[in-house]
Amino acid sequence: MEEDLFFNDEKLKEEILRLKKEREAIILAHNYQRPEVQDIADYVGDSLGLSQQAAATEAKVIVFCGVHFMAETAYILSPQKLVLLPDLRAGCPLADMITPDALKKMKAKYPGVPVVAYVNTSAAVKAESTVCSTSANSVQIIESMQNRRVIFVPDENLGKYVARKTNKEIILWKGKCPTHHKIKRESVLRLKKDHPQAKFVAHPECRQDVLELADKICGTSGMVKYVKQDPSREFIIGTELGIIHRLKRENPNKEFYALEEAICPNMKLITLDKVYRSLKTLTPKVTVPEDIRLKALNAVQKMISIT
Ligand code: CIZ
Repeated sequence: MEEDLFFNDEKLKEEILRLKKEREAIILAHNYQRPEVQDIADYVGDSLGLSQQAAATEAKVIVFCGVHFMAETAYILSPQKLVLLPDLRAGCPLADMITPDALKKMKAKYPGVPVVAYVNTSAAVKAESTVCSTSANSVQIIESMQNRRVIFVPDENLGKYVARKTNKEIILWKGKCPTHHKIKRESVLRLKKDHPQAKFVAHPECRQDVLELADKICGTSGMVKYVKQDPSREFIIGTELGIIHRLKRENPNKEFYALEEAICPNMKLITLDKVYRSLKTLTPKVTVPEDIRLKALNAVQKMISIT
């Protein structure tokens, strides 16, 4: 598309807004997206919040600025809408660490044990699971299970964190979010030394030796609430650094310090230019085969009804 080359950023944003109206579309952006993508979005949030927006909107087209499993979750909840992911390469390495076949084998090893699948899983893995969970509600979901033993996939760090909070016996999968697992204790200690008044807020996908340093452990929606309500003026943010744009915008009088290693290259694949192209061509689409969608929907709806 040659003409794209002539756009400056302002013109590009205008064109996105014009096309959005023409297509009757909504733009949803994850908390980890680039600042300019967050700024053009109708709603910025975590994967569950975004999917709920996708289900509630009257828009016909959803441009999902996030990673593949999130766009799939939006489609699972709203199959009648056209769900677009501006770059199909935006995957999630954590979600890719478990396949439906591997999960089937694990279930065969532990017959009758329910499976809680973190939302960072493919639709096909959700379809093999009893219920889904997010970083915000994993403890509550696992506690709500009747069984004493529960399989939790795929994030081992989050699973261990949850295990410390419940009396359940949790059978873990050895998946890791490379972005959170990369956050080093020494980096946090260095920032704490430079900013002794700052509170450290950490995502439960971080390693345990990092979580030990935290004043608060929560998912991104929890972080947004926590930094707003807490009287502290400085925060070290232990999650993907894209969220800092939103935190600064919503709390202009507070300071936020990023862990520079916490950057997710997949989240950064979505650019304004790709959002524009996606709206213009109504591609690339994300869909899920209907039999898998219905089973995955069951696991997602069970989570929604519990929480
Ligand atoms: O569920 C999400 O959106 C992810 C991946 C992280 C979080 O804590 O919000």
